[in-house]
Amino acid sequence: MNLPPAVRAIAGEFQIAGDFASAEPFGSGHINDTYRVTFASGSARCRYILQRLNHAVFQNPLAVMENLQRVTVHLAQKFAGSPDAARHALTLVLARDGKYFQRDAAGDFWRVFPFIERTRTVDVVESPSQAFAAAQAFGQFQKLLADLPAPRLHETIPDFHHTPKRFAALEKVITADPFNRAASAKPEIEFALRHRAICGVLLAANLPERVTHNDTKINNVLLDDATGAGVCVVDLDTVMPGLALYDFGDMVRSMTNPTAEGERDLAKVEMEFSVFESLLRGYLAAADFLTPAEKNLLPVAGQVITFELGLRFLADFLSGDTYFKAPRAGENLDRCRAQFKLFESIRRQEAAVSRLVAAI
Ligand code: ADP
Ligand code: GN1
Ligand code: MG
Repeated sequence: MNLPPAVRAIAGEFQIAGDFASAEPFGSGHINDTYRVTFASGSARCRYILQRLNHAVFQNPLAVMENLQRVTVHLAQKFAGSPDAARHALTLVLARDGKYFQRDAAGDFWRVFPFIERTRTVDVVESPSQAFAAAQAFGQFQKLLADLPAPRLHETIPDFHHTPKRFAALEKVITADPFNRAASAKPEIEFALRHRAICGVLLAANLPERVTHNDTKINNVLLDDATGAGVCVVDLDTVMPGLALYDFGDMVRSMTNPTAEGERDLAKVEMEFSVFESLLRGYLAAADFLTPAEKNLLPVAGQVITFELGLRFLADFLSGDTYFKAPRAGENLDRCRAQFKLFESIRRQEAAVSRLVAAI
């Protein structure tokens, strides 16, 4: 197993009982470095998630950790007393010096959570009922955070879902073309330019600011092994002020597509209507606070966020693949193509989606 030497040393700096037994890379996130570590006390084994925060992406790690601490404590209070309460919210394990994180010699930030056992994540939805469960968990997450006490959370990545600014960033890198890749992405660049008008649709509607997750892809919710229920929402680094529809839109993007995010056979990339219907019902079962203006835009939220991700993958491809982990050459361009294909599919089904939303 090829682990950076820092992993074992840094794990030892947290308040974990027993002796370090093993560690392995874990999950398929695109941003942080995540390890599952096992500690042993006699014959007992305890597992944890140890994560190095990507501080190229999160340039203010202290703000991220402060948000994380406030959000996890608030959620824990909400679940207190319910069966299995400890499995429903992430908990930060303190470092030996009492902080919520530890820094290594390179200056990187690390944090530890108890591993939530008897759960799994999937990268591609396996059934409509799974989409219902995941969407309900994200809807409940928004609802439970609606009364998070002041102050306003830090914006850990400013303008994270400001789609027009994402578009402007893409235009800038098209012009600079630092890796001479624009020629190889000509159809995708043209597609982006042609559909620019979708960027401002959510922002123009003057929707209420809420505490939102902002990264509601399917593998950011842990599903119960036995029941399939959504047990715990994870990946809380982007929890900050946002629009409810950013979360709903990213669910549509990541759950209704039956293929991997970077699928190269575009014929397979389509929004599955039955999955959309289940996720809509699951989300609305929990998110009972939406205003009429928010409900009206449910049919376009998925279009905006899917287009936005297409812009982001394309910009990263043109920038030399510095943001998203992209193990395969050209993977960000493949991801962009799949997002744009999915965007078209969602758009094509807008009338049917609108009828469904109106009927619920
Ligand atoms: P990234 O920001 O890189 O996406 P995540 O915080 O989403 O990192 O973590 C990566 C993966 O690790 C998640 O998709 C999930 O499968 C798993 N994971 C994260 N936290 C826990 C936890 N406390 N218990 C069990 N699995 C977890
Ligand atoms: C990243 O961290 P992860 O893999 O859950 C990204 C999201 C994208 C997603 C696309 C902080 O999410 O915004 O939607 O990849 N997170 C950040 O797969 O940029
Ligand atoms: Mg993640």
